[in-house]
Amino acid sequence: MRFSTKAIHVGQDADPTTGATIVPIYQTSTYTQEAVGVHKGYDYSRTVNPTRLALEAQLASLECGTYGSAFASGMAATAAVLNLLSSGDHAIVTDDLYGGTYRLFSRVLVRYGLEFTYVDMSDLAAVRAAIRPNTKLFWIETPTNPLLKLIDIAALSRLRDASADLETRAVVVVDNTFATPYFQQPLLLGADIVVHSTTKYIGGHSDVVGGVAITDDPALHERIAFHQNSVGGVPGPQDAWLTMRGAKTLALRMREHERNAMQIAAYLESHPKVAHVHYPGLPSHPQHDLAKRQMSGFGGMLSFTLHGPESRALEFAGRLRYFSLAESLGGVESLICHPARMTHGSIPKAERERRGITDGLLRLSVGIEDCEDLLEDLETTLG
Ligand code: P1T
Repeated sequence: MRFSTKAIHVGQDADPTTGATIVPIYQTSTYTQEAVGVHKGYDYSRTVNPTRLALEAQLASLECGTYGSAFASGMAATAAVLNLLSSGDHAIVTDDLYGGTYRLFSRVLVRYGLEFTYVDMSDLAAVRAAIRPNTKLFWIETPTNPLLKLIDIAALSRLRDASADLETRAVVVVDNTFATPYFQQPLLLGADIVVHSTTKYIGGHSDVVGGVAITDDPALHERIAFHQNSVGGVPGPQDAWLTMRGAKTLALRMREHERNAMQIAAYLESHPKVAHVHYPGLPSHPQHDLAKRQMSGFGGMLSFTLHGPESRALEFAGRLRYFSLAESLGGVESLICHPARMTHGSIPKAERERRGITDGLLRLSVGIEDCEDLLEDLETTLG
């Protein structure tokens, strides 16, 4: 079965009770049992809900995985995966990543005795140097948020397999939110777990918050599902249903996002007021070759810096007509954000600057409006 057929059919057979073609929103917290312990496989909706199960099957199939666990947000999915670690364990983390993930690792999970080392993981020698005997997890985003750096998933997985320094096999986790399974399938490249903020491209319409963790390893799935039930960060059935509806058109939307992003990246790169554009689809991107190898398309996210002081970037961000000044990404409408003050504000300034998230950096989530309108908007505002 191919991508869009999976998106529209997997987990979505006609409802066994009524024949409803579309999976119903099972808005129930509990299920009536015939006798104690005698039921149809559903006992309580934190543990299991038919609408959520349909979403989990749909998203797992898109990632070419076997098992999906849906959560109330991308952060809840991330926290559940980090629950695989125990006090004293070490994780190597890409140094460019969503500010909220950094905050969870550096302000919450360190209090439970987990250790994190942030490394530019596009440099595999630096990754190797950071490995310790107690390294249990590699956490990457690729492309990264907000600098669109790439990490070679297959090479990282091989490095992990070959590492004699590890006491046990560490898991490779890929936050695939920016690329989406339409353009990149990390499990096929050797990763163990894929995480998404489904709030973004998978939901696709900026109307629902959610997350998912997907794997093809039954033992890892069992542990993630155990935490999903024990900690309880699950999505309600309405949110699961909305996310599933959005995901049906993921392929259509991603093709348009990419087409528009490619044109806008090329336009910005040629503009004299623009200092630098980060977009993996541009031949000038330092990892363009890896992007072509690892991804089947370059996605809808880009970031860039304008010449001049921060005030120019802030003024520009507030004056656009079709790019709403907002956090988040991946919806049909275009958004602009100022990472240093918005999505990555939880990273201390010195650390941000060291990582390249300067005060002049702006990030675009290119929507699927008519590209001519988006280009005119940029042209008029840049002046
Ligand atoms: O917002 P939530 O659904 O909890 O997902 C968190 C998250 C995880 N991973 C990546 C790569 C993300 O970009 C995010 C959320 N990011 C934004 C809100 C943003 O504007 O970058």
